[in-house]
Amino acid sequence: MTKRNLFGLIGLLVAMLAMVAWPAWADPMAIPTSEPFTGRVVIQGLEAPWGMIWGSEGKLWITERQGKRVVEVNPLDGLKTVLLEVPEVHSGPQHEGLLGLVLAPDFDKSSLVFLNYTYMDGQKELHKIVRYKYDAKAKKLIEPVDILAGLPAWTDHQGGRLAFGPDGMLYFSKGELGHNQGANRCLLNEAQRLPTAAEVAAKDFSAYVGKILRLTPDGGIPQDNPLLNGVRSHVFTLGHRNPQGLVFVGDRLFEVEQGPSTDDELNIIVSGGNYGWPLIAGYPDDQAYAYINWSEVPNCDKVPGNVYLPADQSSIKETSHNREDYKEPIRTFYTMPSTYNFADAKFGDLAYLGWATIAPSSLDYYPADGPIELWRNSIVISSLKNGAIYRVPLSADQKQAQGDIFKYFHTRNRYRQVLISPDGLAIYVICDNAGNVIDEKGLPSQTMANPGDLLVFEYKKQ
Ligand SMILES: [Ca+2]
Ligand SMILES: [Ca+2]
Repeated sequence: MTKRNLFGLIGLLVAMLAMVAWPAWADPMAIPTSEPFTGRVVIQGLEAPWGMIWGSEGKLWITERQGKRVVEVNPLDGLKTVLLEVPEVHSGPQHEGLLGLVLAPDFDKSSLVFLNYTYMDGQKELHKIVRYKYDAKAKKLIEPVDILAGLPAWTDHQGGRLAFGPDGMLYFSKGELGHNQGANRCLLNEAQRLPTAAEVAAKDFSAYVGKILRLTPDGGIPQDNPLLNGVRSHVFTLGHRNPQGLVFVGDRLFEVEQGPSTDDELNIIVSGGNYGWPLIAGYPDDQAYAYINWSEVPNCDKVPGNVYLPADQSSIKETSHNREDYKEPIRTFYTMPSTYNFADAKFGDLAYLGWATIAPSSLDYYPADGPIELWRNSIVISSLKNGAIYRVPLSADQKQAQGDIFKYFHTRNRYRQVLISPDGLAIYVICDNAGNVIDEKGLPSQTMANPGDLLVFEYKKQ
């Protein structure tokens, strides 16, 4: 056992103790659990791991956002092999770099793998989806083909998750680049803007921000994509903020996205749906959020303020948008009242750590016939700012979330992605190298317990 292995175990034990006295300000609806899991470190020190899938022959394939690599890890012994290095990747401190990956549904025959990353075209930062072929003999990803390049990119809210549907189409989550908030406050948020026919013809993808895209495996526009404003494009749904989780359960596509100071969302994605952002956060209930279009505020960059709370009459109430195509989330994390204290002094400059959001970074599905009885038919979600996994049971018809939310494996780490093992007995988690997180005592921390590590939480049958 390495030193870090031990640290991982201690972290888990501390997390379990902390569950008893969880502070009231966080997770107002999540129930801590103490099921028989043990945690250990599989491999240490990846360079900003971001995407993780089950690759070939029972191995994990992991992208390194800043390392610009795809690595294979044997989950049994932690043996690591580099499958691919992509020098063209343009990385940054938080959102840019080599992001999600997915195998083709016919991978066993075609050996095709898809991944996405940000890159520079001259002075312009862009985002692309690239297809590779896996050479099993050489253990390398080879023959890259850009299937969709020239997508918008920025330093914030990139999205970046890929998933194949049972319809054989490739789904891709694209964030809204963080426009209209923070340092990007004066840039127009275009999550509601749809591409025009002229833009589609010119391959101008600037309106693809804040959208879920649906592509043919060669990057084309599927003929049955929705007509939106009379135009068919790669756009499948609109009105997303920072969607970082996509998973199919049967033919139903589940998605998680990060909300502003309230209302992270679990959504079911349906063709042509408008998921509301930035007009609506969570439900159209006028609680703790109203849209202010900062790009229209004169001298925007000199006006103090933020996007999170209704500041004055220039904000637009959620209930004023009467949109027929609006889709509500099936669950939020969490919907807070306008009276909630969003500036708790305890968190100093990191006030957002005190908000009742979880910063969801991925999701996976625990099957209805899995060996852990309590977990059956649940969505599991990784949290960045709370360093935990959240389990959301689904209804039998899988059309809605049902009952309580359960919280697991809290350590002083930002969980970037969660992935369930094929046998349903192990929960794998990759961790950010740096950032802000709530520690096991409920206090803000910038020191990660397991920077860049791959952890596993194994269920002990009783
Ligand atoms: Ca929404
Ligand atoms: Ca709302």
